[in-house]
Amino acid sequence: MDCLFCKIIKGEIPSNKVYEDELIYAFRDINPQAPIHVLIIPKTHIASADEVNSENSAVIAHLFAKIPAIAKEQGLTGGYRIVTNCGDDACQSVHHLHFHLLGGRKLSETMS
Ligand code: DGP
Repeated sequence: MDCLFCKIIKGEIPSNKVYEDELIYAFRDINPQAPIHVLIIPKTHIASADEVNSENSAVIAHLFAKIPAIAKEQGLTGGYRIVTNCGDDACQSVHHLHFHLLGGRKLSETMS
């Protein structure tokens, strides 16, 4: 499968790793939109949030269970935002489910 983030997980494309375990991978966004901008992804290929179901959702629960430790390690003591873009209307550009972890400054009140 020709998936950019699958290639990053396999190390075929370099990335700036923040965290990794058997189920998930976290790395710095190439185009940061905040002082801290990390992408957190499942290692299994799930195209978007719209593809999450009862068969594959355990990895998403695991991913969310790891977010507080990743945020703490990044120094996000003042709070942070978790965002996932799903589909064309949300401008999803990479079709491998990813959660943006944003922080390091006061973020905008608007999300749209
Ligand atoms: P989205 O627009 O929600 O699908 O976000 C995709 C993000 O992926 C975007 O913020 C930029 C980031 N990105 C795209 N290509 C690369 C890459 O090759 N390396 C890294 N680290 N990030 C990438």
